[in-house]
Amino acid sequence: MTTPGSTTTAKVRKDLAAGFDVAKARQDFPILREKVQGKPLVYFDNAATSQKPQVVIDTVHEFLATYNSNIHRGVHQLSERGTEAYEQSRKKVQRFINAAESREVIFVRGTTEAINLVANSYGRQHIRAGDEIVISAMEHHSNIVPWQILCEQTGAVLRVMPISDAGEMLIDKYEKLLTSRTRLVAVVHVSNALGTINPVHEIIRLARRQGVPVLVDGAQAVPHLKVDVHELDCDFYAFSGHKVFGPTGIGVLYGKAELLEAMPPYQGGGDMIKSVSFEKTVYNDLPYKFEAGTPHIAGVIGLGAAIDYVNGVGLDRIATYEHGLLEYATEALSAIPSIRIIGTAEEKVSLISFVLDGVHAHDVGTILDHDGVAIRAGHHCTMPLMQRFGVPATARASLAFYNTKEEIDVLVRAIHKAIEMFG
Ligand code: 7TS
Repeated sequence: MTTPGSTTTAKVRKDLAAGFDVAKARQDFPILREKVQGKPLVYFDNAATSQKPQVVIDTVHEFLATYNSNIHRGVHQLSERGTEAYEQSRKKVQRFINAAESREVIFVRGTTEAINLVANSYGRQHIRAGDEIVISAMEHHSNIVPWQILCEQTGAVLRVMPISDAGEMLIDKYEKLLTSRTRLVAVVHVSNALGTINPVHEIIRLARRQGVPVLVDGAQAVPHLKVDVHELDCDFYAFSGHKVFGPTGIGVLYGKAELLEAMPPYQGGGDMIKSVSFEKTVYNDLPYKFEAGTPHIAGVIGLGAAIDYVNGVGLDRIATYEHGLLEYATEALSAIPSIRIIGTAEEKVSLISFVLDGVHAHDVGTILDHDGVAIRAGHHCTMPLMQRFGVPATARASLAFYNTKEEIDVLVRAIHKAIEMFG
């Protein structure tokens, strides 16, 4: 790729002018120096999982190599250091999403577990037969199935907000779904299959008017946008560490303290108790009440390093740069005659889902892989959304701030190859 100072192109100069040096950012990610099929890796599967900067890799390594220990229980040096680093990460997350208190940050395995926690704990406590839960037509399975399980168990009913052909939530239809029976709204902030940035602020405001709590699935939002749970005034916010340049197996459930306080534990075991006898167990305070057993300590510490890293780059700069990538990619892909872009909302992150006439998404993925281009092909765990658009699957290129316009050119050339072979 082009590096500043060598063959600096006009495009790179523009990016630098925007205050973001992509060549420098790329140096932070060792995997971007890898070759795939003998070609430089073009990693466009960031919505599935993003790549890790060296500092995250080093931070996890340092923990495992020099102070690996269990937390919250040892009196020895290593355990104290581990506990300190673990709790520092909680504070980093708190500041990152602007939560009022660090005890509102619960470490879980990922977005999926965060939503299941709310469904199992808050849901079983508050939701009864005939009650309604509102989701949208563009939810990831992890924000559909936990609510369906809850509905099966309680006799509650799932209601689905429809979306437009562009892939935007229909807010007027949503307003009509909010009734005296609505007990919870659970919506995705940014769609993983369309890229749509949803008006969650408005969705929350309308629900709040009726006293209905709102859970936001932020899995695809936190790597691209500045998220402020205080400003959003959401009740729950879920995200995964591995999509925001941190390790897999770690994620966050943010919840308002008063809600979390009143909720029963999700899992029982060590660390989530104050005292246990066979007659009575007294549960621990927040956040520990929801963190039973030994947590993913290395993951939490690694997530803290990822957040420091993202803050260092700056989410504003990330969003500006990625917007340029989105515009460039949208224009380049739209010029391909047999392409249909699925998801053409006004507000989008740098993600493009598409189908090609007569070429199955999986074949597109395979041909692209031969050129070192990693995309995802399939239903993206959004089968009802695929049905909504009348397609079995899409090919999806999801870009991060370390991607470049030159890489988009490689993608376009590879798509032309796929059309020649299959189209
Ligand atoms: N919600 C959204 C919007 C997602 O995109 C994903 C994962 C999840 C929830 C679940 O996150 P997890 O970390 O608990 O698995 N999305 C994708 C994807 O688009 N491709 O692979 C995983």
